[in-house]
Amino acid sequence: MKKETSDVICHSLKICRTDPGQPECRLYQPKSSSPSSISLEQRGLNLRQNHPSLLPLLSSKICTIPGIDEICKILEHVFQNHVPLVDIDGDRFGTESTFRGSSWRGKDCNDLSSKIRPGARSVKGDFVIDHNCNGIFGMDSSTNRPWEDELCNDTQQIGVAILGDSVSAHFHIPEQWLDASQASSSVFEHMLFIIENELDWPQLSGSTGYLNISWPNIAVGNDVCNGYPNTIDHMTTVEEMRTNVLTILTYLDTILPKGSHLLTTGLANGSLLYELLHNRIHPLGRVGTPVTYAQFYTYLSCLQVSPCNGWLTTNDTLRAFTSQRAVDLSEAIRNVTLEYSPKNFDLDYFDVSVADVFAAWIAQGGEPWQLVESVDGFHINQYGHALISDFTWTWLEKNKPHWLPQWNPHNADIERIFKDQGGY
Ligand SMILES: [Ca+2]
Ligand SMILES: [Ca+2]
Repeated sequence: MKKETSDVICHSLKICRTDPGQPECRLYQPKSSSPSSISLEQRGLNLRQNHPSLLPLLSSKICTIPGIDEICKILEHVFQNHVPLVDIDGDRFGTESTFRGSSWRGKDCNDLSSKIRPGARSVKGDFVIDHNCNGIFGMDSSTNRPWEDELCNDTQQIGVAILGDSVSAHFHIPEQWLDASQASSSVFEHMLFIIENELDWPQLSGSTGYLNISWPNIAVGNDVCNGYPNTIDHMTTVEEMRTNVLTILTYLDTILPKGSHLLTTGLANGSLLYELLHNRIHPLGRVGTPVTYAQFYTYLSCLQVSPCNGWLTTNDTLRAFTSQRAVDLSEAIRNVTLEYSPKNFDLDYFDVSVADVFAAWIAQGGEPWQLVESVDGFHINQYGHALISDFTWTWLEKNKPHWLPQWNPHNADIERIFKDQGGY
């Protein structure tokens, strides 16, 4: 089996396939100048027949096994409805981090009572029980007042919710998983956690991140990005975007608490991705045969699984078209936002300029390509998220200071008495 290429092994495991009428997709070009006349599909079949030990790996219909099928249904519910897997009291908050748990939203401090959850109102100053899960409860015996009243009541409390895609959720695959020169048992130490979070890292994202971690270090929009060969036909049109944004704003006006603030933003511009990366070597090609990002993008497009055929392509005209559509759609979001008259919230539009983010990174001594996820060559990475967060916060401080809650002057006391709450 060692003599076989990764493409043949992928076909033998039925992970890769060549559909009738479709071209054969190869990540690694054959070494000999005259490629084998036998198709990858056939070579995969031969490998399966010669190595029966591969067969158990093919029993991917695990969800048809009685007992397992129930687990599959539960997971499907989690991923479709974006609710925590473990939520005994049904208040939409859980105690576990993954499976849409506290990595994605506040952490429940009592999963047996739906009256106790992040964002709940404190009850009588939480003098006995912590109802709002901020870690603060009990009485200050020196004043005979609840700690919640003393430490929190004179500051504004707010919650933050993000409606977004994999960019907002911070999609990331550690490159150490694919680069043999960096692989070790430690880089897989948190693999289960990472997969249970669907390869997203919202706990470290630019908009909702709250955590500092020391794990292995670990720009764009679905409206113009898809993996279809006729990608333009599947992009959102300006008219669709206008209608959808108006529908969402109208809906939010019915559910957001009065006094909320809403910031809309445009599509991140991915026009620079190809320019920055196409000649660089992808982690899959760092050991053995080199694979450039241009080859990797072409391979994903061939398989029809590219996250963005419009930008991750060698076709200059298509990239330019995609960029223009992104600009037009951002303009539509901006216009609808500024035309809308909300009842329950105040509203504005803000775009983080990718060019400004790159400029800030270069000023710190970085190279622009270092801000892009190395495995998918598409999403913004951890450094990028930190910069975007910085830009957004700076803009809010300058333009919307009344949106930001007052800094709690009691933070040091809270930490001394109730310890660090872990950022929840
Ligand atoms: Ca609860
Ligand atoms: Ca409390």
